[in-house]
Amino acid sequence: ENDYDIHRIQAKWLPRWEESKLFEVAGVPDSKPRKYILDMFPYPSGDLHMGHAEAFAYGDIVARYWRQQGFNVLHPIGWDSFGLPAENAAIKRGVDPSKWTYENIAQQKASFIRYGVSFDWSRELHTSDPEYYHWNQWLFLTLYEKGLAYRKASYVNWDPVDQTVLANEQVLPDGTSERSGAVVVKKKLTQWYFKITDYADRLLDDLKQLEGSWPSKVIAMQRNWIGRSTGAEVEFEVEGREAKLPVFTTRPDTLFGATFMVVAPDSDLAAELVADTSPEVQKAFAAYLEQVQRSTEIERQDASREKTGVFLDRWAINPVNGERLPIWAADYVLADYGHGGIMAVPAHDQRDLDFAIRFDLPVRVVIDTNAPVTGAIPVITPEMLEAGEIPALDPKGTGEALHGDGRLINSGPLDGLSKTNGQLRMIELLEQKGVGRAAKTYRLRDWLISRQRFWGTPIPILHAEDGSLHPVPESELPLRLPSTEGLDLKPKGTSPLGAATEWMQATLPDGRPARRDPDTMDTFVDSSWYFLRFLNPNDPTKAFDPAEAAKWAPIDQYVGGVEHAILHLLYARFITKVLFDLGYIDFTEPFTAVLNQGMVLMDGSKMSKSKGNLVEFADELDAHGADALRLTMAFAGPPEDDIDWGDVSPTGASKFLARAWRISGEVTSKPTVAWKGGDRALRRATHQLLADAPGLLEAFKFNVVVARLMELVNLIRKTIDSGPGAGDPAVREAIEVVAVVVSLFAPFTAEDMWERLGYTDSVAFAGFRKADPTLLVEDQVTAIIQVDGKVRDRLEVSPLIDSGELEKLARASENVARAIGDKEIANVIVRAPRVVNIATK
Ligand code: ANZ
Repeated sequence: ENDYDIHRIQAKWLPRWEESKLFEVAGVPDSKPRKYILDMFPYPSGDLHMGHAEAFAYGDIVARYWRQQGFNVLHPIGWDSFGLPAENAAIKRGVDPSKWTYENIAQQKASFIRYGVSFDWSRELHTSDPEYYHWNQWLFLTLYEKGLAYRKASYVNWDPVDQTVLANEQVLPDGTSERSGAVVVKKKLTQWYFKITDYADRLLDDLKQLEGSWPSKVIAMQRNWIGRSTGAEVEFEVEGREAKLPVFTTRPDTLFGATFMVVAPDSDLAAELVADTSPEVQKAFAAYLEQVQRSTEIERQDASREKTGVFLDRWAINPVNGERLPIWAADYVLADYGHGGIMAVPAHDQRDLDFAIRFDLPVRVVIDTNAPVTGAIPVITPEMLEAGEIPALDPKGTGEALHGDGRLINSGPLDGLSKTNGQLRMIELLEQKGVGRAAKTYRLRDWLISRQRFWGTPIPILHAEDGSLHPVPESELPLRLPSTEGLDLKPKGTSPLGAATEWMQATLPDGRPARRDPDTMDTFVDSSWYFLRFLNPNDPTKAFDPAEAAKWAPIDQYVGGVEHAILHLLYARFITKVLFDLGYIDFTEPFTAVLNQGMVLMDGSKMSKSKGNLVEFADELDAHGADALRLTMAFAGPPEDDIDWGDVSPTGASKFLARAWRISGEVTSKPTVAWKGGDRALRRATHQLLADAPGLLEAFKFNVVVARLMELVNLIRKTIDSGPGAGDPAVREAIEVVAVVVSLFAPFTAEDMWERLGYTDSVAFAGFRKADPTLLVEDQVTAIIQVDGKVRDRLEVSPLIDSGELEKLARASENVARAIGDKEIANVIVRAPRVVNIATK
């Protein structure tokens, strides 16, 4: 009882907090201002790990801070409990995915409670509950109705290990699956997509609103992922073909330099063009296509790889000069970018030049990159070229495409224009002739949401025998997953649901028989709107309540890993905009501010079982208690930085907490004390912390606040031991402030301190006191007195001294008088309270 024992303190407060439902927002008066603070919800695969301990410590600091500032804080928690890890683990152990999932949830929940995170537990949700995924199905049908959910056949990323498709976002830059690590291959399948590309411009343009409150790196990643290019669309006639061949180009100014065309070998366009050619060409093409399909996207985009391709024996006509251009198929052109075909301008595009050199195709320079774009165009004579004064424009000879600006040449009516003006003029020309127009293209693809796995939301669509599609009537939602009994979940390339014979059979509203859709939804659908479900998680009649959304959303602070910088944040932004357009919500961005915590490392590297350097959260919690762990996370440095667990000291954190806790038991003055008297130096330090803490905390400088707390506790100790003693009112004032600020980092210790200080309410709502500005001023400052630029005296003066008074004191100084001597004073500049400058003639 008499000394600090965090385990005893935790055991004392946990049941009390639970019983008092301390952090449920429902009971808080509506008149209070609101904050919605959210951590990215966890995946229930095993117990919490040190990464959770870090992220949730930060989120909780923010939540607790705003409560202390008088806000009604919504800080909910749930589980992202559908998905592959759960399913794979379940297959491995031969148990139902739901059993495995909900056992893990129970374990994580217990850990969160032990960790003292201030969640509103009444709002807990699990995305794998039918009560939740009901509304994924509603969302799907809402998008379907608006034409934003559609089915199409295309080449998709196929993970041969997990035997399911992956979104582009789930394929790592090296072409492997983010989940299984397998090399992803292309497979042609009919799948469901959400039309996120309709929102590309808004997803890009609205990033501006987030500048300053989102990590700039995340904004840049989103921008690149959407990847908007501006340029033109040009339509080429194809000999012997009705339809035109459109291409997207960022360089319409170079159209006179096009010398051949290239289409993606795996595009419908290539297949169609080759269909009318000779058997030899078709054979060569088929062989080439096979070779291409064995390579990964990454290999295809590797610019250093030698160019490959086949001539299709077809010809296009350049719409501006009527030239015949041979059409090739080559894998450096991608089927799903732009129109899947390009006009090749080898003089000014390196990939085209490499191809032209490899297959000996003509190259025509159309921009004189030696000609400056300002001033007169110099006349280049053959003599000048011969004398080597002007480097020759010979990309085919040098192997280097000409990228620079200059004057257009060999371009008929465009000759003499700069690159930019040439682009504008060419677009005008194309529009006049009706063969092209200004256009934009995006890297962003539509969001592929079908998954051939069991543990996800069933897609609420019925397939009639005639192939027509019909939404499952809303009255039949939620469409629940069937029992796993007798169902083989092992990945085999088709959905396990397809084998649930009885479940698959359905009837259309008009009585015709139909089959259910056997696929489930990507779990990123679940997390694209879950923050709205927290507002009324138990409402069986609707996904979320627009009135509650108007009150609480958007999220004021979102905390989570940078691994979600693209996928999750982009999808949530997209769905938010859709719901805004449908009139359900009144905001267009879901997360006003985002904080990405760094990683918890061990000896400089990522922790993992295989490396044998795994620090288990539960072990640390047993050893040090929740508060020391949380304080260590806060004290380790800026939250965005990585923490090396080998470099930090939870023991040191414990020692600090023990010192603060002991002081709370030594104070002898009563809680009713009016904050007037007491040791002035201690009061000043206390109020300085009160003045600085809000700004520091709002800038996430948690470590600085902890350091300041440590200083203040040292000063209190000194004031008790070798100053006015524990009865001094300044000691009580100081330790109360310590308890309130410590409550953000170490809630158990703070709660116990508060009780020892004589209070019966929770410290979590005690409130930050206002700093008294009169206490912040220093008692004395040093004024420097200079004569002709030399320091002649230093005077201790009041910080509130006025200029006249300070000048009088300066002139009265003996040293100053001696320095002036009998010289005449020319000028006196006084900057009270710090400087007096006297200049003599
Ligand atoms: C002619 C040209 C001339 C081009 C020139 C560039 C330079 P970004 O900026 O990435 O959007 N392109 C168009 N569709 C393509 C596809 N499906 N696969 C591969 N390349 C494709 O790049 C746009 C440029 O990439 C386009 O402009 C086109 O080549 C090529 F001096 O057209 B350009």
